[in-house]
Amino acid sequence: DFVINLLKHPTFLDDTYTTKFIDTTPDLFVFDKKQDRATKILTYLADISVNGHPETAGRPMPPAQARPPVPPAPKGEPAPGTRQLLEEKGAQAVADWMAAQTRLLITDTTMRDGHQSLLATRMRSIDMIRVAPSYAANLPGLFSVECWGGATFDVAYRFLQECPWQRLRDIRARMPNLMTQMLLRASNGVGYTNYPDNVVQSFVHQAARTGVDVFRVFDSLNWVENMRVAMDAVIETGKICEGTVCYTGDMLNPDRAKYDLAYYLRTARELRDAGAHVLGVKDMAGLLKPAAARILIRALKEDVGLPIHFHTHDTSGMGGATILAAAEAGVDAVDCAMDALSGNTSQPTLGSIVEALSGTDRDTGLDIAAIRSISNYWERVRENYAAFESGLQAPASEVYLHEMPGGQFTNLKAQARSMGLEDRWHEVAQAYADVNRMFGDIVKVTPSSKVVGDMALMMVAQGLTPEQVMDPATEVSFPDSVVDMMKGNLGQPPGGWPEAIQRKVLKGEAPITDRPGAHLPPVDLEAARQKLSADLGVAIDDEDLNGWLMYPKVFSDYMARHDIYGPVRTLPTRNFFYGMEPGDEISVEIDPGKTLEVRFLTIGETNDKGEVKAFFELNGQPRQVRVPNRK
Ligand code: BTN
Ligand code: 3PY
Ligand code: ZN
Repeated sequence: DFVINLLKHPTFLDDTYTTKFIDTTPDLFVFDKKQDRATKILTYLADISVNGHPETAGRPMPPAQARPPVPPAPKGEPAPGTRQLLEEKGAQAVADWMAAQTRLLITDTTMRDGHQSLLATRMRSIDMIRVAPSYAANLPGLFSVECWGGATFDVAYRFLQECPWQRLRDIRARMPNLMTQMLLRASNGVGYTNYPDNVVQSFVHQAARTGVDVFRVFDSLNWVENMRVAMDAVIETGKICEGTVCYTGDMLNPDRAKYDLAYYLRTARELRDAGAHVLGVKDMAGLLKPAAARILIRALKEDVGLPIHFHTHDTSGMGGATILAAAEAGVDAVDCAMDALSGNTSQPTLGSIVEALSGTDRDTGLDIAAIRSISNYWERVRENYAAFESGLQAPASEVYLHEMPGGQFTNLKAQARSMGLEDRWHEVAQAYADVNRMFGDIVKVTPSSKVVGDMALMMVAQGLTPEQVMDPATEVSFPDSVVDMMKGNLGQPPGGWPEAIQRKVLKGEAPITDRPGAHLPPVDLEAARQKLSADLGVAIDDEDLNGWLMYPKVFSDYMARHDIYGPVRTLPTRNFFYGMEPGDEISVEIDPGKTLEVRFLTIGETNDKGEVKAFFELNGQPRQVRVPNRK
């Protein structure tokens, strides 16, 4: 803030700046809130053009011939879709309709799990919002569009410098006939830890108000007891509660009997009894094999009586086969990603599933030409995220060994790289499997998957074997996340935690065995709002408050950067990550109907304070901003 203020001061602009000037000019230290948004945007563009974006440094660049993505033209007015059914008849009517009709219903996950699993969650709102009208007009028969929750919430604030709530509001407005869908980690909200009950409730109510129609609620240990607060809150909003069981292990393998058919039937009945409108089956790692899917889906359909929505990942290359098997067994809805963002750790390929079922009794009824043209848009979008590609070249059966969720795989690989362990990746995969066994064979999905990953990386980095970790005589310093989980703070796995490892991790401290939320006092929401508002010096609305409750520091840091850089969410993705080249011209719509025409002219010399001037034309008028040269 200081530098920005300094740069704007008339004395500084005159180049008569001295050190004494700082001492005698206290107003420098009060950030000028009136600095206009255009100047903030130019400051950001100048900074990135001079210094590069920290997240893309040293990473692959978009191809030189990359062209701006152009969304396909919407064909006419959007036909009524699932959203109208929900609005007019309610959540139960949607569930009844799902079960009664014969098409295989499809959820498009491109805007959430697709990029979470392929591009480290880095897709920006503008790339989603621009194509939303094409979805509404050209694919009105989709069941839903998953576009919110999971890791997208904190990544938006943390790395993309944009507000996740605004993303949801904007998508919702442009897709009035399609249901939006989010992934909610039950008591862990969209975070990595258990929140107080009233924080979870407040978050769900806000998400429903801002625009979520379908809530997929899961627990990272499949502990239904710890899902009720979130499920009850969803049901209260009138939106759809998809109570979800996570699939792990290998259902037909007698050596993994802990997660057998009876286990899934038991858990699904608990979810039904807890009020789920729809049963979600979440195969986050892509472990459900076609033969098991046939048995599992048929049994769940007969036994539980809820419509079933199946989610998988294509990490093994077998995801499409599993979806077809599930379709044969009567699954009601499945998740796919648009072709250009499908396959590998993402969802199976939407267009190919539609083609495979066309002319069968599960024909999806979706327009394959519309799918192709939307996928062509995503293909162009993806080029701009080259820096976040994982480099994964092929499907791999190794997923049946490590069982990492698709959304974690690329993340953990990046973490391993940053620790200098990338060329020991297959050891990390083995350690991940070993840790799972030591922890008693658990469901691995955010946040439990992160705990297993932390432990696996630690073992590989320190050269620890499972025998050493288990040996009471060997001193092991466990990651904080492991200690927290063994204390019971993420809840209880089926059968509880294995005693020996739990005792060693906790060093005699007693764990809890009831709901973690039962130990957390409610947060005084209005007091929190007032304190935050006073700290930041701005009004805090309900969306901001709920963002802060999930991620206090991430949210506050976002707000501080917003003060400096302004609405950078409105920049084209290419320029957000790479700035501009002299001669480039872009249009930036900072408000509906208010567009900045920005032309980048040149960069000046760096002065003796290490700062450079960047010269622009803004709506035809010359403008310059000065930014630190950190190169
Ligand atoms: C982050 O990665 O910390 C959030 C993105 C915004 C950071 C801006 S980009 C321009 C300037 N240079 C930096 O190194 N950080 C800020
Ligand atoms: C998330 O919680 O972000 C997930 O994608 C879990 O699969
Ligand atoms: Zn997933």
